[in-house]
Amino acid sequence: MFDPTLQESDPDVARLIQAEQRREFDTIRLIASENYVSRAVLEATGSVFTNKYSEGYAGKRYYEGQQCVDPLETLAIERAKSLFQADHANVQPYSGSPANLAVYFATLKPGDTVMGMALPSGGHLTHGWKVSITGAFFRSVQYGVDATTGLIDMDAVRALAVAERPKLIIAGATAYPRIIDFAAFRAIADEVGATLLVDMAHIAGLVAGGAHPSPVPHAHVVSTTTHKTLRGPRGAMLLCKESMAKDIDKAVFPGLQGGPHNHTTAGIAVALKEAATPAFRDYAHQIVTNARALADGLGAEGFKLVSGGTDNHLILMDVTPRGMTGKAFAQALDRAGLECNYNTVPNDPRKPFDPSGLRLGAASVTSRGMKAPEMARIAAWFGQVADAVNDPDALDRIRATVHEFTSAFPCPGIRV
Ligand code: DSN
Repeated sequence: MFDPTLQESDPDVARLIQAEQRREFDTIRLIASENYVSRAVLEATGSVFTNKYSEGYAGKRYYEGQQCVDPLETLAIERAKSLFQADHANVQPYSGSPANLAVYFATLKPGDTVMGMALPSGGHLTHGWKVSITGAFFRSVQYGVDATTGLIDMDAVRALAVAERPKLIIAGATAYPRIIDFAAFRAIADEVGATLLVDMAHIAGLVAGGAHPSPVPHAHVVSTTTHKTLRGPRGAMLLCKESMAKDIDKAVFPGLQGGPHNHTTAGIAVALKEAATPAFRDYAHQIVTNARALADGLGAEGFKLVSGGTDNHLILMDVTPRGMTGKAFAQALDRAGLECNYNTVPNDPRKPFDPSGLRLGAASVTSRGMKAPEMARIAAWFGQVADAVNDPDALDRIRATVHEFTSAFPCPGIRV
């Protein structure tokens, strides 16, 4: 009675999974935090490890039956340490927000001062933004980007740190298209006696593949999700110096979480093995090449790129010069088969729910084997959609050509 297939047991959910597979295959996916995992990662994530509780760490668990979980978690840890050249790794955080919160728990008391990048400038909720627990339970001071260049002004960051003496400084972003000077952040942290956390969630795959400088030599702690450019399952990891290992582990469990999601750990282990291959190095470099090609094409279509371009996988652009808001454009693009998210741009005069910009990323299209000529084609579609924002028939015609185009590019993990 427990063995029917998903299709037999729950056709409603089976149908939605099939429809999502089709949607991901038919669409040009440009959300900067998303990707396609491999079939092997999907298989590991959908495994019987989801059945097992294992609160604690390898060799020190609160449940019996860890004959397979202990070596699995150890394998994931060793692969993470080797890939990122880290002293210590914890692979248990459920996702990026709990991973960051564990660092707060390990380094701060409620009310202590934390300094991170403001959300509207490209930071993350958990970098001390006011609506997040990190802004409510801690005293948060926030830096932004220069209004003209769109770049982090390290003199301004230093001045804020010296004035406010934060105990924790966070570098890293969710919508910043340029390389962050991790060494300069560390120098500032040392000057004011702060711990430096680098949240490398967006760029972890680029770092793994040598296409972006690593924060690991500079930061006391590095947090990352595993599902963005790193191309693993939805999860997270913390990497740190040996001196912080005990505090970080204690903060994750028992400080913040119960049992680790072992099926996710299995997927992370597989993704880390994939990320250590020469093919992944090529992939990481191709992401950056593609993002630059896409940025060039979009600039030529009249979109205003924040900071003038990109050094990583991500593009942030102001679309208001083309006479529309970010939300209206994102919705029109979605109808035309091009998926991205609307986003604030630095010093955005508009509200976050209908901002001036779009954020795009090149990781998913690169996972499908697309290269610079395809980026030029995608940029041209952006121009056509911008001309047809209020013309559903024209958007549907674009969608038909997009579908024909995507059918030539297989998706990792998806058989249609
Ligand atoms: N929500 C993620 C992103 O899209 O960047 C960050 O957590």
